[in-house]
Amino acid sequence: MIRAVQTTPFTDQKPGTSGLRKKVRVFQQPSYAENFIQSVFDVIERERAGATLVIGGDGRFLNREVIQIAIRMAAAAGFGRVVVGQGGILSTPAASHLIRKRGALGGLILSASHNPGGPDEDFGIKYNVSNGGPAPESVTDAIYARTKAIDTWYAEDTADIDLDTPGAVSVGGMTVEVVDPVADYADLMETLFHFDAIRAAGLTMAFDAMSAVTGPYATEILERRLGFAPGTVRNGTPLPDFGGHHPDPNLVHARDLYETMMAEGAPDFGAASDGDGDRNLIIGRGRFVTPSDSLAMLAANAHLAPGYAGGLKGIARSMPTSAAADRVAAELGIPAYETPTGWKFFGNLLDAGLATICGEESAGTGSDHVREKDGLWAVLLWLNILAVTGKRVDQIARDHWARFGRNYYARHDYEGVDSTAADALMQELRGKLATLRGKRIGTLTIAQADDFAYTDPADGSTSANQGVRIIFEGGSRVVFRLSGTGTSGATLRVYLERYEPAGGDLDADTGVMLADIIAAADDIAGIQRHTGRGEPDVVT
Ligand code: G16
Repeated sequence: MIRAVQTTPFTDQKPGTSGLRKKVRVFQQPSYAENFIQSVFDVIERERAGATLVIGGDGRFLNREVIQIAIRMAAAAGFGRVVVGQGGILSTPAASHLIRKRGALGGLILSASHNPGGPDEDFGIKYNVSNGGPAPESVTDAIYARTKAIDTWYAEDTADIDLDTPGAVSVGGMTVEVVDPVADYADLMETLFHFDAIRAAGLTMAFDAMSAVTGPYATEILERRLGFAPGTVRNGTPLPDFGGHHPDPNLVHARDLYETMMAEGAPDFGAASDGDGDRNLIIGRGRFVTPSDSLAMLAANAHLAPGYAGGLKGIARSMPTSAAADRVAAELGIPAYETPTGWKFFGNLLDAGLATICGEESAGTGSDHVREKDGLWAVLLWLNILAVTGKRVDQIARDHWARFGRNYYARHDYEGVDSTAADALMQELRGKLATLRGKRIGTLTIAQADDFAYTDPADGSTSANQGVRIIFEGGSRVVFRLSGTGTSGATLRVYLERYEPAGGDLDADTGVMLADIIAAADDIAGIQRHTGRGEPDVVT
């Protein structure tokens, strides 16, 4: 029997960079999750009857409860089948793959990604469409509009299903299939990479799953299928609160891995992934690789993996990501695309066959094998390259810079800034863009200042106000934008980049190389004046 429950709209259900992310306590309000899920279902009302829906999450606190709610609501909405990961687990890339493989109409992915989990931390719901990728802005805008008008949600009146036993059950006439979350994804990886070569190379590695969703995937692929020693995967059991840590694979939150890789006797290769398995951190013995460089190095060497032996169609990066990948594209004679922040902008390029590899400075890299960024994919492509070339990460990096030059790069995050102060900073900056051209700051001269706007080459849709770019003569750059994934206050992101050509100073300290630009950033935006902060909270 279907239950119709009267509700009133919440005013704060606007999806951000990647779905709706809020504190768990916000999601625990009566009807909060239901309103959002019903709004998604209302937007796809015409297509949903009899369709397949994939549901899974990163195992964080509230994951199971919201999955049960979503299943009851999917049954009431007339879906024919729900495919759900055993234990409610699906990494974001595995969910993307499952949507594509099953020809699903879409999927609900429950995650707040790299944000911490637990009763006082974060939760999130994201809707992905039939190509396996995050819903484009036209769809998220429609969902938001619906959340502001919703008055009823519907659910099949039935008990929770057993999420831990694989197999199929019926819920109000809809089939719910509980599937192994790992097997299909691991099989896909075997088609893309030289597993035999990796096995034969005798590499050693450390992988930090950060007590998040990649644990079971990494254990199956790295330890079982590729034969890395037991214990290679650390923190491999997904925990609802990620062991009290931020499952964010950067140099702050994956400090233990960094220290392992910088120490005497470090393994050949170190990597980590985030809460939902789509981000990656790459550290070779004694060598950290920035995400922007990793994208460029993977693109330059991708032909060494069977999945990409035919070459790349194009390379796409988000605007704040360094231009290192553009140099690779130029040398390969393929197009380079610059999109706004957010993986959803890559979907059209991949669907249209314009790009093969995409990446972002925020530790995301992926390809056209799914429509999400994919942490383990990046790790496996690196392993494939190391195995086939016989080189180690440090050598790959040095060879790359010697050939293409080096884009020194850092991101400074000012977290938990008062939202009004952050908005005032951005507004003041936008207000003076027209006056900045030609201005000299120390040794730097501003060549261009604008607010990034994007026109999608596939469907012509436009997105404005995607981040303020200040480009200096010579190609150095600072970008300012506010994060769209935080759940309290504002996070100001300042992206800093300086290009050093081949033959120049390629192995200098990044902070030293960026010092002028860091000073100019404060001069231009008044970071300290607006936020009261003298130093960023996180430097990546
Ligand atoms: C999400 C998006 C990414 C984006 C990142 C950072 O990642 O999928 O495309 O680059 O947020 O966004 P922001 O700078 O707005 O915080 P994830 O891993 O959180 O899903």
